[in-house]
Amino acid sequence: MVRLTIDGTACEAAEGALLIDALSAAGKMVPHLCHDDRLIPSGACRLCIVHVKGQTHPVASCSTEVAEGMVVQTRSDTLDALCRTNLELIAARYPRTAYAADPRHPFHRLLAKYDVPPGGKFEDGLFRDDSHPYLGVGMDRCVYCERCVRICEEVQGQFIWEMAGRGDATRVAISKGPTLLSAGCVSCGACVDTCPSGALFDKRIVSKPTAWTRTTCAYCGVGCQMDVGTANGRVVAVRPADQPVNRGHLCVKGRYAFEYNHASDRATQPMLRRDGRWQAVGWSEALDFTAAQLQAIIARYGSDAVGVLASSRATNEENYLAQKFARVVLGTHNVDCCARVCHTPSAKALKTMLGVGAATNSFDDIEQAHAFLICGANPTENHPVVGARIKQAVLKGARLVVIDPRRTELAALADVHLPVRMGCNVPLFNALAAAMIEEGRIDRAFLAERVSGFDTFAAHVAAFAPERMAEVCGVPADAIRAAARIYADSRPAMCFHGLGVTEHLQGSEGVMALINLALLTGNLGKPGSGINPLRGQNNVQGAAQMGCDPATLTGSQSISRAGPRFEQIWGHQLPTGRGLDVLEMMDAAKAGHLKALWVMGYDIYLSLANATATAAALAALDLVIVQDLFVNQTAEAFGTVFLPAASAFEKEGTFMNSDRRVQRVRAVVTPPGQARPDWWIIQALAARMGKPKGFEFETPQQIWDEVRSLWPDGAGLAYARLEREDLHWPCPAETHPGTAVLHRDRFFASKTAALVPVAYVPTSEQTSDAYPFLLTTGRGLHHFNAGTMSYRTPNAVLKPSDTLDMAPADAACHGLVEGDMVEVSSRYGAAILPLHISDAMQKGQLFCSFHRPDLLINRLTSAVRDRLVHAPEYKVTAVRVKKRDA
Ligand SMILES: Nc1nc2c(c(=O)[nH]1)N[C@H]1C(S)=C(S)[C@@H](COP(=O)(O)OP(=O)(O)OC[C@H]3O[C@@H](n4cnc5c(=O)[nH]c(N)nc54)[C@H](O)[C@@H]3O)O[C@H]1N2
Ligand SMILES: Nc1nc2c(c(=O)[nH]1)N[C@H]1C(S)=C(S)[C@@H](COP(=O)(O)OP(=O)(O)OC[C@H]3O[C@@H](n4cnc5c(=O)[nH]c(N)nc54)[C@H](O)[C@@H]3O)O[C@H]1N2
Ligand code: SF4
Ligand code: SF4
Ligand SMILES: [Mo]
Repeated sequence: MVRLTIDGTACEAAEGALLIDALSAAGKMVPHLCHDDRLIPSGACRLCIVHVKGQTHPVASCSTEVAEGMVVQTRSDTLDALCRTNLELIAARYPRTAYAADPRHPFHRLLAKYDVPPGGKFEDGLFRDDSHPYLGVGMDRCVYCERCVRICEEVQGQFIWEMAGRGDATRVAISKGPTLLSAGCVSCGACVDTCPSGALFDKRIVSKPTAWTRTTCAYCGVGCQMDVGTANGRVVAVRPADQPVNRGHLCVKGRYAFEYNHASDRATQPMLRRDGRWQAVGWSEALDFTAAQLQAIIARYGSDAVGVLASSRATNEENYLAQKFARVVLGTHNVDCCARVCHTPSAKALKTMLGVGAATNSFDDIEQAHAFLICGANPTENHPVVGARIKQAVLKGARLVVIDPRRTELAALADVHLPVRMGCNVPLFNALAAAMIEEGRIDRAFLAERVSGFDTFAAHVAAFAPERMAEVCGVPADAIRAAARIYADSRPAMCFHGLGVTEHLQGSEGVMALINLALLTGNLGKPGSGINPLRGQNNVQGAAQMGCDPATLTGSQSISRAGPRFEQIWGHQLPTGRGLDVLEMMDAAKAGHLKALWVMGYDIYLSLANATATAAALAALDLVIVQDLFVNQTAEAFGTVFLPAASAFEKEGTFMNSDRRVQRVRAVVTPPGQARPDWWIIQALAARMGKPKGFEFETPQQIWDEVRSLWPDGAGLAYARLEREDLHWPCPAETHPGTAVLHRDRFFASKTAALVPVAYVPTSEQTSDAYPFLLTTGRGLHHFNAGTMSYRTPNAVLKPSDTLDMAPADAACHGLVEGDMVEVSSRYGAAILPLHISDAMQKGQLFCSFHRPDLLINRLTSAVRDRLVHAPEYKVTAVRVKKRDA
């Protein structure tokens, strides 16, 4: 701490703090235009000037650090006069009409305060770009603070804006094209957020927010914190919060894609399917009907004839109740969630090898890593705020290796990009290990102290030398060696992986092969290192952790060990049978053993692989209860009961993000019509089933307190703490600070971890004359999974459809051009979509996303599943492509 005097009052500030922050902490607000906490200080506008004793001229407080004994004076006639002169210069071109139209705008208030009328050299309405659905551009109002240019460079890393021209002709311009859209803007809205003058603005704000509420983004697992603006019972605006996860940044989904919440086709009433048509009914009738049907099915076929699929989009509290309902009210362990299809392989591998099935490190470590290994993940589109942080770290000098068949945005920035052939991660990871061992690039001290099984492992991977694997993996041996050097030599190195690793026949084993690399190089247990699955939805980590998994209870605790404690607290015997996961439930339905399914916030017909098989399974069920915001594809095709759920904007609770943080979700508006929070619905059905005991919570907080009583590593995460602290579990007590980095001195379960030799088992999805291409499926920036939410927002304008991405050489060879409608067929089914020719693709390999409901891309994907935990192999399917005749 340093001591300073501000306007005669003694104050303290942290060493290295900016004077402007010390002033604001002392309640002395100085005007400023070019300053933003998120940016490197520029000191350009010279409005925040103050006197510092000993300095002949006033200094800009935004670019001056505090110093011991500093004596500061914030007001004087000289300062006021200087400030006014500076403002006059800044406002010389500012349009008078804009000023008159909105006197409450902060910049206009500043002009009024200093009595500086706008110069009006520009007429309002000059330099507009109307091409973007969200971002408005009216550069006549620009005051040349360069904040937009700087935030786009320093936070997002997109370099869309630039200062063009000189002197009086200086202006802000789009760097790479005539319009934002053609320039490749990713619509994060950071420039709008920082612009002080109104030159950049949100176009779609229909009414000014009357209240702002802090909550957590309901899309991806990054878990960005945001302030939601509401007016007249509607969400009208979203702004980023300056919190540790996202540091004042959001992506296009969090910031702009909220209009689904008030879509005209939001489901607002319970419905029953009668004579093939949905009929709206009251809650009472819907619940009575559902309870009676479930009871009849259980009476006839037993409890294990019913399954529950909980929602990774809903809160922890709701997921906890869903699995408790399955186990207590229905009497079955048949409960799962969509974690099964994405990162259960990661959880399995991490838990088996290191003792905790979750990311080892925190996003806060990104800035400490010297290198990144990104495997089968596309964070700049799928975890955009984390992607932007990684990009910034790389622009500042961190090394980067990307392993992905496609040249993603990060791959294009990488020191080494290994465009691995789809399905060949295991031989490639083994080749990296072989190179590290052969070249002696291993952490011997770490191996000696904390790792077992080295000799057997080294003998196993010796057969995978890069020179032998190059052909198999489709990447040159020297590139494999170069990648091994970067990861092994630039410690700490942080590994992030995604579905390109997990959604394979050898998904869990792929993650194990990756963990081996971290063990060999000592990249575990330290800040800036680790093995970090980039978890999918807002609360997929939480859904599984709450016990929506057939084999584990809340907190990932084993049924055999923790069961008695649950039985005691729940006052109920646990079922004795083995539960089915979602894929096994589909098999059981088709075989006639499963009769009823309750699907909460999970569009399985659209999103499970091999949709034809899913359809057959769902059609065989007697009862399909769908609980969702919308009549999704599952409900439309197979639902027998529909229960309308409240959205994340409409309820209280918590989400658990990708790096093990638990964060609050707060209600900002009331649910429409009869829609109710999932936790309310689950409790109401428990009551109708005659088992209200244990389902009589009045608030999500009460539910959470029960979770904490059952989950030792979450015991310290009280709501009161979540209000003010940023906490990662394990957090076993209310005095515990939480655990950002796992496995520091020892692994969770034991002192050492064992290297695991992983054999390579090729998938059955291989090319042939009939199916000459390999297709991988994944996601794009603008849409989210089943598309139910993002397609009900103007994101549909930004990206109207999934496309089939193909290498230019393949397109030429097949006589296809951009935009052609193509029919893609696999051994399982066919889909029709537009072609996009992309030089990010390798020859012989194709990519498409699966977001647009009507395209039902999963008709193409196969029946292959992960060998250990059954995640479907969404990432490799052999296909052929044919142009559709017009
Ligand atoms: N915008 C957006 N963001 C999302 C989502 C969304 O739908 N839209 N969904 C969320 C969810 S649920 C999840 S789980 C996450 C997923 O986030 P990611 O894991 O990033 O998702 P994907 O795009 O499915 O796949 C990642 C990458 O794997 C690559 N890949 C394919 N096959 C292989 C292979 O054999 N080996 C290797 N090494 N790579 C391969 C693909 O080319 C792709 O770039 O995203 C979350 N965030
Ligand atoms: N081809 C292919 N298919 C894939 C993948 C792939 O890479 N390729 N990835 C897979 C992966 S990783 C995943 S996670 C799945 C995701 O697939 P899904 O889980 O089916 O998709 P989501 O869009 O995340 O959301 C599911 C539903 O939740 C609803 N919802 C949102 N909020 C709430 C709420 O608070 N309560 C309730 N009750 N409902 C709510 C939405 O309206 C939506 O219908 O897709 C999988 N499918
Ligand atoms: S557009 Fe806004 S943020 Fe960019 S330089 Fe002009 S006033 Fe500053
Ligand atoms: S990065 Fe993820 S959590 Fe953050 S705003 Fe975007 S979708 Fe929401
Ligand atoms: Mo996912």
